[in-house]
Amino acid sequence: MRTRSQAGLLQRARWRKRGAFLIVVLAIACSVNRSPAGTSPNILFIMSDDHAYQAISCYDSTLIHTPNIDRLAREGVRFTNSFCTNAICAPSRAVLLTGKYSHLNGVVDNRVAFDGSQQTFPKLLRTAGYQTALFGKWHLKSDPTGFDYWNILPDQGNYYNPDFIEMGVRAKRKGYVTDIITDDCLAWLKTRKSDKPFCVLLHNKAPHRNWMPDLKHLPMFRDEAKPIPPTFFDDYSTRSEAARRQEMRIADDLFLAYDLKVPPPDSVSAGMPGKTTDVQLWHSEYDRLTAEEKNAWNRAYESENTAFQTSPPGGEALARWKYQRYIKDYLRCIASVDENVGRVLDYLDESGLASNTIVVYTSDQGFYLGEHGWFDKRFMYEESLRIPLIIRYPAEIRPGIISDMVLNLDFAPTFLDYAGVRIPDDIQGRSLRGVVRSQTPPDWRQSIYYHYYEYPAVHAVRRHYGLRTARYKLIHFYYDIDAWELYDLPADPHELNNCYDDPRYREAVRQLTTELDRQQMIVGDTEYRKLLPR
Ligand code: SGN
Ligand code: CA
Repeated sequence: MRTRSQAGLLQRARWRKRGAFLIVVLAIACSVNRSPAGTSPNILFIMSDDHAYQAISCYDSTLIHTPNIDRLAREGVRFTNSFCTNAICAPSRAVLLTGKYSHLNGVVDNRVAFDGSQQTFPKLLRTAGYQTALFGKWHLKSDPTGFDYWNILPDQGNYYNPDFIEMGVRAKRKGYVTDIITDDCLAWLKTRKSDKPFCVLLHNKAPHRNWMPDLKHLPMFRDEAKPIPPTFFDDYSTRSEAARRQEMRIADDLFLAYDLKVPPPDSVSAGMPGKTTDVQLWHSEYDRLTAEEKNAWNRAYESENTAFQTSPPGGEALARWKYQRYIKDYLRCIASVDENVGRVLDYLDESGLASNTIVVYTSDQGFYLGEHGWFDKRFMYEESLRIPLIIRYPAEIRPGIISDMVLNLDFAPTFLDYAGVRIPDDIQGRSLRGVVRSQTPPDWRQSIYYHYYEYPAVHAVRRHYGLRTARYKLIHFYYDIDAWELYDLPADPHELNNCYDDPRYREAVRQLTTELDRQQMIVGDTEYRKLLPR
């Protein structure tokens, strides 16, 4: 017979054994990072190119109705203070992949090739057992790495009958680019291995310049006039030379044929010696259309173009005319994006994947829709700094609106967090998992750091960096100028009044400059100082 103490010892030994077994099981679960399908969420990251929040109706319904993106927002969380760190395409994509600022991931501007040997979140997810795939715009020059499957547009891609590069093999496809990207993505989803979770990046080309809508959307908005933004006729007084000397004005810098779809008649353009750059550019897009597509295209624009060519407007009227043509084509491209978002959401519903799939909708940067008289992006002013951001994940996120300041730097750590993969220490963003559940960490960021580098270059936007807090924005333009701007955002939401030299803001300037300096030390962005004018 065992004594009580012997029985107790035996019992304790058993518990120890079980405890050790449990520890081993837990250790395996945590360290291997292998996430079986069914428990780990799928990730579907939809990013459009240059999609301004002003053109998504759940953000602002003045210009367009986007029922499918709105649906996503209704069923998920919508961020009202989401920003990018460098408002241009390739840099934004490199930030997404790495969770690191441009000066560390190497892609400071659109001219640099991404070093695909570096750590990215798709690679880490793949190691952890995810299937990874990429569709659409890539723009990083080097071949994608970390994806089981990729099917991308070369460079910027084309709207009509575009070429795609599927796993290294280039071929011309028939159809409209936004539809094809979604078709390919859905085809892959339907044939993927269902025993693994997936992470899919669906990157639209639209609504990037030169804004060529699908034929079926050409009649949209035909008989209406879109309102021009209140800052359309901005004279840039109080702003630095950087704002005054850019080349992104709707009135002056859009091309008549390529951007505004008013080419010279075929007979004229065919006879042009060497053709002008604008006409050449236009033909590089238009000539991709089939004969039937060209007919339908020409019919849609004919009467407006004839009226324009018969009695061309001038001065302010011309600027207004250009705005109408620009904004309508831009919005028509978004109509197609929204419809295709709807197709993807329908598929998730039909396949039973919706509840366990994190769906993100965002843009690589914001865009000017006539604010300050502009198109394009690049500046740290609100319209290009802000990105639309919606995240839906029914299994964990309750619908709502989030006002914490978040960055595109946060995508990589967020996805790793959801997948149960350890977030490497060198990632600079932070997981949004607490933020989206209204459990924002107490030490969440109170300011964001920004740095834009592509100058001299197209659109002539000067290099600049800056800091934005809930109230202020401080910007320093450098390289061949040395100009500071300060905006008091609640008092001046359109950023028309640079108060950097206003004595009433002296203390604010002092504090913000110190904080900006501190942020640069923290993120390790000090190399650029070699380029500062002496
Ligand atoms: C092209 C566009 C520019 C645009 C850049 C970068 N010109 O060069 O207007 O700013 O891309 O855009 S175009 O004549 O080729 O259309 S980005 O989104 O890829 O950064
Ligand atoms: Ca872009």
